[in-house]
Formats: sequence, C-alpha cells, structure tokens
Amino acid sequence: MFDKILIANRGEIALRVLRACKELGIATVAVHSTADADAMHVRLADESVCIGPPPSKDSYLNVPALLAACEITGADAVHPGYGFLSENARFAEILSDHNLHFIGPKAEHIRLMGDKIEAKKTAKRLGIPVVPGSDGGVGPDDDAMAIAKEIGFPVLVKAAAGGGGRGMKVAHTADDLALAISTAGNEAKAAFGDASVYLEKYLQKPRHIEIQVLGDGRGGAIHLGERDCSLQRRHQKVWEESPSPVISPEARARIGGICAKAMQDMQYLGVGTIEFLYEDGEFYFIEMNTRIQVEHPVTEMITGIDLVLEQIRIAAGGDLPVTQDEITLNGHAIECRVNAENPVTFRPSPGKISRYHPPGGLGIRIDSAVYQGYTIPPYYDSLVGKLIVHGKTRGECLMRLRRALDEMVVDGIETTLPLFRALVREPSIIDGDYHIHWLEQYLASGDPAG
Ligand code: MV4
Repeated sequence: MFDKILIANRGEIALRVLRACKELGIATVAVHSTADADAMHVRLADESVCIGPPPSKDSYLNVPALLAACEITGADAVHPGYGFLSENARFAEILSDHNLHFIGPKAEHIRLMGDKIEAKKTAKRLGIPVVPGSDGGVGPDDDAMAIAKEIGFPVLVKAAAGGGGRGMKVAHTADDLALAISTAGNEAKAAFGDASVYLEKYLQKPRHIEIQVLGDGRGGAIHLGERDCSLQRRHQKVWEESPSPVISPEARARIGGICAKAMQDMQYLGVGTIEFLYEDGEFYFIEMNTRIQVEHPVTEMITGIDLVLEQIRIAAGGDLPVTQDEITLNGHAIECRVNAENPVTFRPSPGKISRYHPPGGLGIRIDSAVYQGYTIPPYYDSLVGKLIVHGKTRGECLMRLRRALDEMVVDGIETTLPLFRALVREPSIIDGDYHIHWLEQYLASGDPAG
C-alpha cells in the first residue's frame, strides 16, 4: 500500500480523496495554487505545497511543479481526481518514469479511450453496442456522402479528439453534410490539434446512461450499475440519479454484464465509466471515461462501495472488493450539483460565502469543500458542492431531496439552488420523464427558477 499520496487536484474532489486516504491510514499531501491557500483540503492534509499562481496551466496542470512537490514531500503516489491531468496518459507515464504511482488506469488505456475513434473501434471489438456510423475517421477522399446515406440522416459529425460535446455538428440532410464535416474538422483542428472526424447516426431524444466499472488490471472486473445523467446544460451534468427511471433490472444486467466482460478482456485497471445513449430500449456506446467522475457518490450510496478508497487499494495491487454476485443495488440516489452561478443566466457568481448551512438527516450527503467565510475563487469551476440524497424508493428520495434543498443555506453568492427547488417539484422530473435535451428546453421555456 502507498505511504503518502499527493492529491493533484482541488475543491471537493481533493477533500474526497483526502478522506479516503485518511481512512486507509495513508499520509496526504495537498497541493494548491496561491488562490487556494485557504482551501479545506489544504487545512486537513498532513502536508501542503504551493505549486503556483491561480491559472491552472501554472498550477494544477504544472507537471514539473507537481513532480517537485512529490520530491520535496516524498510522496510515492499521485491521485489526479477528475479534470486537470486525470485523463492525461503522458502524465501517467511521466510519473512512472519517476518511480511514482499514478492512481488510475494504465496509460495505454487512457490514451486509447481519449481517441474517440479508437475507443469506438475497441468497444465494438469487445462486444459493446455502438451507435451506427462510419467505421473510423472520415477523410477528404472517403465518400462521406455514401457513408452518411448508409447510416441515414440526420447524422452527427464528431471530432476524434473531442468528447464532452466538443466538436460536434449535426447534418440534418445531405445538403448540410459537407459544411458540417468541414466545420467540425476545422473546429477540432483549432481546439484539439487533430482534425479527424467520424460520422454517427444522430439520436434525437436519447437518455445519457453510464455504467460504472471497476477492474483489477489482471482480468477481474465488475459493474456497479448505471447512472442516468440526462439532465445536462451545455454538456454540464446538473442532476444525476441511480437507478435510471427507465432501465429495467434485465436491461441493467445485460448491459452491465457486457461492460464487465469488456473490462475483463481489456484487463482494465481501476475505476471507469462507459457512457451510452439509450433510446427505444437500445444502448449505444459513445465514450469511456478513465477517471473517477463527479457523480460517483450516486453509485456509492446505492452499492455501499467507497469507489475512491477502492481506486487507491486497487492501484496499490489490491483485489476487487466484491464479486459481481455480492453487489446489491439498494434504493435510489439523486445528486444535485450546486454551482455558484445565477440560477437563470448561469453567469458565474464567485465570492465570499457569508452564511452556509448544509442540510442533514437520514440519507443526506454533502460532498463540498466550502465553509462559512470561504471565498469561491473565479479561476476554476463554479462547483459549491454536491447534494446527494438516498431513499428506499425514488419517491422517498425526491421527498427527502425536496426537504434538503429547502433547508440548505448558501448566502453571499448566487447559486443554482432555486433551480433544483423548481426541478424537484416539476411533474416531468417527478415522473422521471426526461431526455438529454429536456433541461435546456425547460430553461428556454420561461423563468423556472427566477
Ligand atoms: C450524440 C448525440 C446524439 N447522437 N451522439 C454529447 C457529448 C458527448 N458525450 C456525446 N454527445 C452526444 N452524442 C449521437 N450519435 C447527442 C449527444 C449529446 C448529449 C449526450 C449526452 C448528454 C447530453 C448531451 C447533450 C447534447 C448532445
């Protein structure tokens, strides 16, 4: 097991990793920019190192500074959290070159899943259902029109180096195709330095269903059910829940089994999330994330498995905590990502939290690093904290969530709490009747949270 872990991240996930380390009896090193000197994880860590000024490129993405911090403190492993360097294969390799452990998948798997064309080819080869589309990238000499007509319009042009919604263009008819391909390619070249694009059948109103997997790197792998992350705004998840209101136990077992088998075949190491679009009873692979995700607590509440703790144990050579048959999915969990943003315009609202009262009671969890008097800096994401609620049923969960949202106080800044107080009372949400475009349509329809 590791002796000392450097947490190469900030905010709530840095605190989350720190908690797992403490429970494992592992010493902790916090790194922070000058803007995060008063952060909770810095206060609670055994040691802390300032790694630079506020801009991420000079601090949390500053590899030489992170390596120096490991050297100074004698850390033997690095946990990247999510975002920043968490899916940077080169960073994983550099750590290995310096005899440091990267708490994450093998670099080859990070790199493989970071290329959306290779990821899809791999998924298909491993028996994971994929969206109908081009077999690989679509180049200037390919007959893109013939491929598109084979797929059937509308088609979606996607950047190979994209992901998370970046570099996507819809071609509704043949007339739109050439422009969609050139626009997506140019934008991908500018954004990612790679103009490669591929085509997929455009699914009009799917849900976003992701499967949590855990592998030991030696051929053992399990799935931990799904999360429904369809409530998104501009590709930012807002509300995630498990189980999905529309996935049956049979569908869960089927797609979960396929994902677990694929991870066994890959000899995948650590936590991973396999993302699907789900429409008319069918799952369609779109991407795989090779990191711990923001919404991991939803799965933890349902399974009782500490995903970050297991991530660390498995990275140190440990076995899977349970067999597939030992996993039981209990009750229902919903996570609301509370952001320091105006609840109508979503304009960021950093600043000092003058009053902070988190809700409590049975089934209530707050993953947050803020406190009364804390100042949310303007340099990073606007997450105030994640309110995660568990109940025996979805109905009980919604009732508890409604009460928790009404109890929660965050003063001094604007937050998206009013949006969640409206959503939890919205009939479509109460019925679980929504898709990936529902939230943006709801927000465009009026002033729901104003
Ligand atoms: C799609 C799609 C429809 N059809 N692919 C957006 C980000 C990335 N995860 C893939 N995304 C999509 N891919 C096909 N073939 C619609 C989306 C999409 C989306 C997916 C999940 C959650 C929210 C979304 C919002 C807009 C578009």
